[in-house]
Amino acid sequence: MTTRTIAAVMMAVLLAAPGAVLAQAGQDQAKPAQLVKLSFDDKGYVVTPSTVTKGVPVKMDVDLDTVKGCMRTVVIDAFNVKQTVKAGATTIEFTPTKSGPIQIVCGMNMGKGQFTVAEPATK
Ligand SMILES: [Cu+2]
Repeated sequence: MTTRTIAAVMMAVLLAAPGAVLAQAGQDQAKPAQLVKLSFDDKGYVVTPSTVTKGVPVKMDVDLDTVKGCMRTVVIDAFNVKQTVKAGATTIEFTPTKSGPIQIVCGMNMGKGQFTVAEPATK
């Protein structure tokens, strides 16, 4: 192998590396997510649909028309979520890591609601 060939191989490796990283980042974004909506009625928080699957990332879009004031600080202790939403930033993302009934409260522990995490279907 000549020095020139070795140099060419090294160039190829250097050029390929950033592309590989980009491809991986793209794959992460393509991960399937469960889309749910968070609203608020006279009883408290409402998650629609009310059941999600364990282990699959959730994207929760908060309806600012019904979720107002301090209720916009959304706390889901079970999954270490504490996030204040506002216009232009209404999505809360988390991955449910355990199943069962999950509580949602506001930052002051006033408004309450619940949704269900189900075990993934067995095939
Ligand atoms: Cu509150």
